[in-house]
Amino acid sequence: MPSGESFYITTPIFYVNDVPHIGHAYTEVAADVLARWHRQRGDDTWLLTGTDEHGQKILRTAVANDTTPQAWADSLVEKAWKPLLETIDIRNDDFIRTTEERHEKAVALFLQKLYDDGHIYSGEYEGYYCVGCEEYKQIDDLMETPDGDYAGQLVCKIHGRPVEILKEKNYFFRMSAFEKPLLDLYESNPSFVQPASVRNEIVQFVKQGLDDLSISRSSFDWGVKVPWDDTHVVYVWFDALLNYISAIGYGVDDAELERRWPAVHLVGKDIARFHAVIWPAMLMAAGLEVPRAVFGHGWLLVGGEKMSKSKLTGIAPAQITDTFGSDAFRFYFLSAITFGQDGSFSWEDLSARYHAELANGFGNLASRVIAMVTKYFDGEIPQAPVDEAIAVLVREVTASANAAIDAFAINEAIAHTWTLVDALNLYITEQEPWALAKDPAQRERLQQVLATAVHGLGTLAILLAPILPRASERLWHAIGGEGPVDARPIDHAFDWSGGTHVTPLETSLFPRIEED
Ligand code: ME8
Repeated sequence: MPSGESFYITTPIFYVNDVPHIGHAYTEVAADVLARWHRQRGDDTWLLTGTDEHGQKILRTAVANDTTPQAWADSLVEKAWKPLLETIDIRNDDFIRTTEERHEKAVALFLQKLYDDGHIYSGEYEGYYCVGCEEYKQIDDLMETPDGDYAGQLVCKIHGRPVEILKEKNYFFRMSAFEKPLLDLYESNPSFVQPASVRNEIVQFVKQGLDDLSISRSSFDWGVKVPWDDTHVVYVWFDALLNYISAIGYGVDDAELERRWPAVHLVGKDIARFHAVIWPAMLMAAGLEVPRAVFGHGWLLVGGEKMSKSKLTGIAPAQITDTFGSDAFRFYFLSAITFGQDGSFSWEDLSARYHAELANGFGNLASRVIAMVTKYFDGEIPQAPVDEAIAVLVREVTASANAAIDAFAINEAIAHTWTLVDALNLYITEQEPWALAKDPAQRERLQQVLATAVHGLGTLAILLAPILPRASERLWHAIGGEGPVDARPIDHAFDWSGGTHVTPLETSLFPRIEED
């Protein structure tokens, strides 16, 4: 099965100033589905996630909580960020923290190389700084608030909090030198930034001209020290972006770097600019390959606004998984929202889709088919030719779902798969196996109908394994599948030769949930 093709995918590394909400979990599940899908294709897959622990935001949070930034980060990583991965079933291959020695060493090495090669110089900067974004802002990024706590002040459009005026002598990266190479990159590789809306915004931004980037700070010391001047620490974004190569051996393991790099970066569109402008410029300066792609997904909105902890609209992922389960969490956010666009979350919508699609659609199909094989054939799966219409459909759905994944259209991959769920439900309704069972002359037809239905379920278990890992595994074993379902090649999901016996499901895959 292994094709051996490398597929390295990353999530942003998240700030540890607070606990995760469903926006962070959304990026994690999307990256995990893509990684699981590629693993199931036999690609040499690597999923990296982690935490961003330096900078003013973390420092101030720690001070406000009467602790040190290191102690604060240690406790949040262990109490909140790593447990998040369990809550939503993320199968990451590594977890990087920017306070780890492997990372700090790589940052120093990278910076020194850029300095030695003349890409860094010393200068002075004055500008508006948003600590929430950890970024100097242009006037267009700000707005004046007429009322509320910050009436009359300039606030950041993303965080709604006042910006600060900073004036510092620090080191600059000659980013302006990469304006033309970056525009050439976007032109020659249109899929470098996706989706098109984010790409257009990035191209417009770079066309307006790039300034050099201030990459050090001397007014506080929570960061990686600049190797040639220990009165400065590295700017938190310059430090953070390097996680994508520090985690795969930059400077210490050339073979590993060669094996994994370049990556696909999955990020929210709020930070697409850092990944599609600053990061490739840094890599070009260091003589490294640019990322394979940067995909900026949309925002989860609550009440029409980007969900965020600072605005107190954050919802903890466990609030959802405690009631609906982790599979439903994964399914809901990836199927209900067009990947790449914004989407609104509501409990009503979650519950409605859970019941319509998972409980009544998929779960009920599985229970019905397995119960009928148990009842009419004593659990032995009939060995009969699969009905032509379903045989054709399972091939089509396998191909279209795989193609959708290659285009980052995760919601479409699920929609294609659901045409098979719906078709199988309709097939059972139309073929009426319970009626066939009453007529001994129809025994052969009954065998064929149930063989066809089980074949469809086998395809579904394989195709849904990246999205619904728990339910797929249960279904797979219930229909006699051998070994773990995710060991079955997903691009040949239609090609299941079948088990011999079913084992009834003790509880349905997606039980109905009483309204509360
Ligand atoms: O920006 N909807 O970290 P961060 C969808 N440390 N996704 C959301 C979201 C929402 N409402 N809110 C957050 C940082 N996200 C930096 C990254 S990478 C080298 C450094 C997700 O903790 C989305 O992926 O602020 C967004 O890009 C990310 O969380 C921001 O996380």
